[in-house]
Order: sequence, then C-alpha cells, then structure tokens
Amino acid sequence: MKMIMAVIHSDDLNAVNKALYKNNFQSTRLATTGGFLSAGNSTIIVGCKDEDVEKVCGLIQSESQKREEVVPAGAPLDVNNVISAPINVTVGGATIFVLNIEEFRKV
Ligand code: 2BA
Repeated sequence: MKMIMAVIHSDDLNAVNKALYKNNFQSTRLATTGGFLSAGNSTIIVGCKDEDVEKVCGLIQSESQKREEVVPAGAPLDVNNVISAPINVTVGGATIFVLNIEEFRKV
C-alpha cells in the first residue's frame, strides 16, 4: 500500500477531488501554506494499492495547472535575506510524494 501526498493549488482542489472521487479513490484534504510564498495551498492525501499509484498521480497531474505567481519585494528569502524586487515563480501543477505504508487499519 502507498500514501500519496500532493501539494496543489487551492484553485485546482475541486477538480482533483472530483476526478479522484469519480475513479473511486478516497482522499483527505488539508489546508496548507507554502514555505516560500507563505500563501495558502492545498494538500491532498490518498491511500491506494501499489498498482494504482500511476493512475492516482495521473489524475492529480491532469487536473493541476502550472501558474505564474509574483513574490513581492520584501518577502523573506532565508533567515538573513529578503527579496529586493518582485520576482515571478512558476508554481505547480502538483508536488507529489509517494510513501510506503507499512500497515493500514480501519478500526
Ligand atoms: P511554496 O513553498 O510557497 O513555493 C511556491 C513556488 O515558489 C515553488 O513552486 C517554486 O516555484 C518557488 N520556490 C520555492 N522555493 C524557492 C526558492 N528557495 N527559490 C526560488 N523559488 C522558490 P513549486 O515547486 O511548484 O511548489 C509548490 C508548493 O509545493 C510549495 O509552495 C510547497 O508548499 C510545496 N513543496 C514544493 N516542494 C516541496 C518539498 N520538497 N517539500 C515540501 N513541500 C514542497
């Protein structure tokens, strides 16, 4: 069994969720915040069989768009530095982690 954690843009959440639901995959949604932009994003968790990983990742990918976001001047770059002028970054489509699950129980 695997656990898929995907960080996606919040605007894609409904489409991703709908695609998973239509294909009989259960999911959990978390409201998260990106460490770099400090902006809200969404993380979706799906537990699935090993053989379904590609299908789940494909569904998430197909509903997650790439977007340009502007990081404003003054945003922190690291502990000592801030961004001196606004920069564009490409965010997404989805950042996906696939984890091995040792045991899965519903009790
Ligand atoms: P954020 O951390 O807010 O990052 C948003 C976007 O800013 C990133 O898009 C990337 O294009 C850019 N970015 C991030 N750190 C940067 C840096 N030090 N210098 C220049 N540009 C930087 P994505 O790579 O598509 O990531 C989207 C979101 O996925 C991230 O939001 C974060 O919440 C999550 N994420 C990405 N990689 C991760 C990782 N290795 N571990 C945990 N979460 C991750």
